Amino acid sequence: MATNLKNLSSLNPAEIPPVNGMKIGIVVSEWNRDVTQALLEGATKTLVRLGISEDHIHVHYVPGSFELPLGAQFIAEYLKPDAVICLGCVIQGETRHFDYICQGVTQGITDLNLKYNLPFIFGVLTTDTLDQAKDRAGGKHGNKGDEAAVTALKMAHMKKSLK
Ligand code: DLZ
Repeated sequence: MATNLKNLSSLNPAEIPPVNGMKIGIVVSEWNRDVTQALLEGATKTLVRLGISEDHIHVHYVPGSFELPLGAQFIAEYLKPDAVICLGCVIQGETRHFDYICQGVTQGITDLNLKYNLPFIFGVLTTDTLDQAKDRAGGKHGNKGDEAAVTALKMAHMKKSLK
């Protein structure tokens, strides 16, 4: 996670492998939209900074984090990207809904990675409070969207280099 111990937001572009021609899908949850928009901004800015052209970044929205795996699967099926970044924010409430959503989205994204042999990146904040989420979406602990973008490029490059 984006913490002050490991914060990829300040990563040096020289440390990123070549990204020529890569196409990246991004699926974004509309729930907690202020936070997920900040994650999206971080991810897209980082992708562009590291050499992905804007017309190779495909952004699509789903209603909530629970829908991220299916949205990501649609992108993988129909757009054939090199990686899909999943961005969401689940905040603990008074009920156990939090646990079920977190479990569903985590398992769903894990399954997609293995089913498609394609990087599906887990850019989902799971926090106790809105402030904790904001701290990790462009706040004092960096931006998890930046980290997700870097991870997508590293994994996409790994796949290309082994083929
Ligand atoms: C229903 C719900 C709740 C209570 N909380 C969140 C949340 O904190 N973050 C999030 O991304 N989505 C939440 N949702 C919506 C679910 O993800 C999902 O969209 C609905 O349960 C419909 O399947």
